Amino acid sequence: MSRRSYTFTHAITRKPGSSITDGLRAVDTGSPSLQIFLQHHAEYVAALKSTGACVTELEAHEDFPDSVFVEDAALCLPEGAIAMRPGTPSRLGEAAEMKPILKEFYGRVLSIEGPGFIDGGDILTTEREILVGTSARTDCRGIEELRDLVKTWGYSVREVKTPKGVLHFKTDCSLLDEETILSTKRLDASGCFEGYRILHTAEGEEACANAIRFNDLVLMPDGFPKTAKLLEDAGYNLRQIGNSEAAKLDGGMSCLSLRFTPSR
Ligand code: CIR
Repeated sequence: MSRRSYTFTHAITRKPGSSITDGLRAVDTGSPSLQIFLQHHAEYVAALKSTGACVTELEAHEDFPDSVFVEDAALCLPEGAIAMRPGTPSRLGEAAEMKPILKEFYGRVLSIEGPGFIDGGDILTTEREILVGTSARTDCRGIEELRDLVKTWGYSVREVKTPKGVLHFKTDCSLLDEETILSTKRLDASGCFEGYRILHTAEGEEACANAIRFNDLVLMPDGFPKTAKLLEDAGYNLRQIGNSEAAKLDGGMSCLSLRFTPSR
């Protein structure tokens, strides 16, 4: 069944707030500048809008330093939205904050109730299945609960592994079209993409694997010329977006939006 897993009528984003300086990070590479982050974020939102999508831009939520990374709070499918259960204490409340917003678009919004955990960044929805990586934020029980919820909508969920030391499954991969995935070599080496067409990020450019296909555009972080050329040569309509400040908090292109086409 074709679900058009990269075409969307809507997106939700949230502006970064001054509390981003308290955002989580695996390695401290310096404090993010709110001013630069806001510029990059505006570029990102403009790119989404340029495809004709309707973008709901939420104001910053200072109580949640990482809430600019809205993707982790929910999974949006055409059939319904599911509030996630983020696997780190400072982000747990973000899912409840997102629920009423999703209800503006979906008749019913489900939730992962626990005891398991699952972050949206660990979920890659393709045309044929939903791949979910276990990680420091997502465990088997969270995946099991998601599997039960989406079964009735006809989705199969496949549990895979996020490489050790990588924050989220999608830190290392993105869907480019019905059959093509951009992946780091380290993730592809796990064998999780058998049957898909894979394009590898260039050597030393693993940090740009978190891209997004959004309608006719592929958005990727700027500063990765070899991978950019690879994608352009493969025929993708590429838009490179500044990501230096989000990257200091381990964020990339997918984390900054929820993308969906609600069928109500
Ligand atoms: C975190 O550690 O949760 C944030 N600093 C970064 C979240 C990035 N989100 C994503 O990859 N989906």
